[in-house]
Amino acid sequence: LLFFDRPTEPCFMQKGDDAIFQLPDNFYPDKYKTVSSTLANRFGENAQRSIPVRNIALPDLSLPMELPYNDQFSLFVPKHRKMAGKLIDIFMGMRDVDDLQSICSYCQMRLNPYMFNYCLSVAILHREDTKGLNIPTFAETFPDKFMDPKVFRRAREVSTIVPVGNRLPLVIPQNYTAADSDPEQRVAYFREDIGINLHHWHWHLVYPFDAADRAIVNKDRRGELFYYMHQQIIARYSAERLCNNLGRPKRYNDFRSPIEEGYFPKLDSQVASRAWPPRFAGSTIRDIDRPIDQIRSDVSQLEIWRDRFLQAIETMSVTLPNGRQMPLDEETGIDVLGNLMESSIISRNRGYYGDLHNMGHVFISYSHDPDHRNLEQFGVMGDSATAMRDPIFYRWHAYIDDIFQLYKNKLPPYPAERLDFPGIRVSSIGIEGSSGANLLNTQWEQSTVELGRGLDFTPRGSVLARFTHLQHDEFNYVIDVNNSSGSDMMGTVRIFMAPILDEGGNQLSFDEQRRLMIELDKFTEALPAGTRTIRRRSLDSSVTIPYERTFRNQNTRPGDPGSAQSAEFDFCGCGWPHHMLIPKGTDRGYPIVVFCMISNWNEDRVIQDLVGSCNDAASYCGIRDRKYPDRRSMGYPFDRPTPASSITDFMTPNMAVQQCTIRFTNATRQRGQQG
Ligand code: CUO
Repeated sequence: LLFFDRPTEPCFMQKGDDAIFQLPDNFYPDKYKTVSSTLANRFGENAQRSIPVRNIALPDLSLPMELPYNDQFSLFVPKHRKMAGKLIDIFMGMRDVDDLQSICSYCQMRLNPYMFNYCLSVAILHREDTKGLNIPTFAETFPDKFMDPKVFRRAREVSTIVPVGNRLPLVIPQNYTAADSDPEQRVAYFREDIGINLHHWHWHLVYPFDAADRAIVNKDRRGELFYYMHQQIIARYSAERLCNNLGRPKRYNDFRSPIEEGYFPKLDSQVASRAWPPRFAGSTIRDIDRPIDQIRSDVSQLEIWRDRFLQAIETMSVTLPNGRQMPLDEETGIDVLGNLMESSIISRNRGYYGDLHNMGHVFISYSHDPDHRNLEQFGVMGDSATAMRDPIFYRWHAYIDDIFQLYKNKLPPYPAERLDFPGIRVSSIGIEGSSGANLLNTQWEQSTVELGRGLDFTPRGSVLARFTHLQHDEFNYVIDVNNSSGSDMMGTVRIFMAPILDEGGNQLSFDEQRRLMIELDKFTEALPAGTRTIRRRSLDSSVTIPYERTFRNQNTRPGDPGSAQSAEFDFCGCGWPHHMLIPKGTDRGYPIVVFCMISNWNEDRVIQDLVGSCNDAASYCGIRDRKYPDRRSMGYPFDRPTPASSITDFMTPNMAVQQCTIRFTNATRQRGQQG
């Protein structure tokens, strides 16, 4: 874990609070050879712990070495993916933790730090002997991917001048990437939220595209989860836009016309010592020819792949490499499509359906320098830790989602018997909020994140940064249920929320509304015969992880599921940040509908042992080493078209709705104060 500390400081310097690595002579990079005999003494002085590094036979590292040390690294770039795949295999193949430590200390001083961090994270996540380790949050290791670089200059100043203990948190301004006159700026708090970007990075860490060990990639319903998690991002972002008087994201489906929105990220890569390139408003993606990245691809390639997807959906079958057709069925079709689309090594036919989603990221992220003539690297769309900052992310994923919806539209609507739960009636759902029934409150909140671990070549010690994010008051769902079946039952409670009005202030059609349904929670509940009231805390959501887990900072209490004391681990870093559970609302009160359904657990359940697994954000992240804990299609019951013309028309007796209001107060509280 010490390798996650100060990523570009060589590991013979002090790591963590008190440790140094004792390297074999031949491990020192050539550039330090002349001084290597003095290094151990110089940096070992204050160390409490000296960790001997085994002199192992080094594997062939030539492929991952091809990525220059201070370049950007992107999972979406096929060549980078291959290099990372190779490095993951090397890390996974080490006999034991000591050997892993040896190879890491060798690699840490030589390989690209972003790639090293990613591959080591994947390996720690998947090796039996490292599974319990709690990797520090990515925002601490590489804070440069998440915040205004101005903070780093100030942080260096503070860490050099002010003793630990006297340091005040540095304040990161809100809304620093564009002026208020840009309408898109109204949702910058969502796009640039640190927790949201961390979630997205974690998700792609847990679901890598490439590795020689297929098991790392081939997780239960992975393709379907790719579809669903990103569909939910679009639904959430759409609601957020509606709250801010913006239209739903326009899908980016015409690759030949300019992209209206520009984006100027104002991020610096501390590793690459370069600013992330911007994209000017009105840019058009162009054919890419970048020998350095081994990418040569034409825009028409995207169109060919797209047409093949449309063809597959039209005929409800995909073409396999041997020419045969494989039907897309009701049960697994979406999973097959998701894997083809993303795409990963478990795509059924990568040769034919290509790499549509990933290459969309690549084309957009190189639109400013498609032939490398300006020696620029990719823009934020090229990195899963930064992609969600850019408005185009949502337009691209809205389009990807549209393709999945074309498939869903081919499926028959759920007949009433696949929705109803005979004997169970949900008579009401309500919200018990901090200021009354069916009223949700939001405001700004300030929290801190640790920068000290990511400040290379500065004196040690904690430096905190304070940033502002959206927050809601916690609340309870109150659900009244009647079980008239005469016997005890088990149910799955499914709670969603959706806007009621469109951007013009008119009622949304049910078909539009169902696509905007945001999952809030899903849990199993005993339903004894008779009547009962279920009370469920918003904090227990199956979609979110607690604030402490997203940031894992000093606010973490011992025994918290994300704390260092816990045996839980990095998988647990995946989860929608809890502070973003509820859309912002408006100061006058934004109307939404809250929906609850209780389905028959006997038909939903997946029998498996969940002890010790990280399972409290399963809705968007699945469960580590387990099956997705719900047999139904993801997004059920709203994932399919329906002839119902309104939500009431759609409902069976085991469902209830309640109109609620989200009220935003333009005030800022400190973390810990409850509104
Ligand atoms: Cu998560 Cu496009 O897959 O960013």
